Amino acid sequence: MNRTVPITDEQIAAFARDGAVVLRGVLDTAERDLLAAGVEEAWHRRDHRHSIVRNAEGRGETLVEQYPSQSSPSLAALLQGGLPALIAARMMGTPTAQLIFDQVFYKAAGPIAPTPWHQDTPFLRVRGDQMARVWLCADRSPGDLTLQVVRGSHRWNVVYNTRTVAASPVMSERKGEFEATQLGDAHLPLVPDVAGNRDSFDILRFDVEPGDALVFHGNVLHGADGHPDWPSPRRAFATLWGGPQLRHHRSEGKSFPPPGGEPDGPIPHGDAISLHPRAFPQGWPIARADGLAQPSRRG
Ligand SMILES: O=C(O)CCC(=O)C(=O)O
Repeated sequence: MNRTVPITDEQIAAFARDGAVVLRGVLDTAERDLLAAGVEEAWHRRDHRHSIVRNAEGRGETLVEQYPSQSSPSLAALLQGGLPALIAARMMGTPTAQLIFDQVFYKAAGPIAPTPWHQDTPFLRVRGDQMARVWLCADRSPGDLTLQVVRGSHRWNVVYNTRTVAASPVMSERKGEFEATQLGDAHLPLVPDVAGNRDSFDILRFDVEPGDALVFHGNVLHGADGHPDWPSPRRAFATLWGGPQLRHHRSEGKSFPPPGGEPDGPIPHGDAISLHPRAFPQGWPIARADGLAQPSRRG
């Protein structure tokens, strides 16, 4: 039987207006268990696309794993159960949700590195409005450690650079296969210094518990604060989903490829992703999941 999820009209309106909303307690016990097992599988496996990030002093350890659902059986099962894609489809108001990108952000206990302010879109090969990121945290996370967003910034009608005017608050020890090349489009405007000018921005913060889902738009500016010594890990799995009218975008520089690769040849710039279900596998409705996230498959 297909999964259902209680989402109110007010929550959908908040997502459209603010660019982010928290859905409380939407994961069931089995889904919470898959999430917790999956972030540990990613932590121990460390695929060829992972990065390690530390704070500005070189302390702490954050694993950023790209496409972890392709190697973690638990995260694959979580996606195949349909909940993240269902949430995204409801938020976008679309009949389908196709997978664009998934990542684990595993911040080990101890010094916690901040997440620099950014949009997700410029790193990716898609453009448009029909996007929803579903960020699931396996741990209790207070508002400063959770992602924060600049309220409404998804409606500024700008795609920023992958780079920022701010000095980096982190060190990347390893950048996987995306190292040493400009990601995305170099001509785009630099991300403003949100962390250095917090009073100039309307920032939303969220306390979350395991079982909650933070849903935000791919164009919304977001980041997270660090902590000098947090007693437990802060482990999150985030998936980005697109609706049928989201468009394929060919970047000037490197960008994260579609999760299914391009098995039918290069995808034309501007094509709707609904034309390419093998590149962007459908997660909702689950009846037509064209090989969604089989562990060990590579994009
Ligand atoms: O979990 C984090 O701190 C970063 C997550 C993020 O930037 C994202 O999900 O797009």
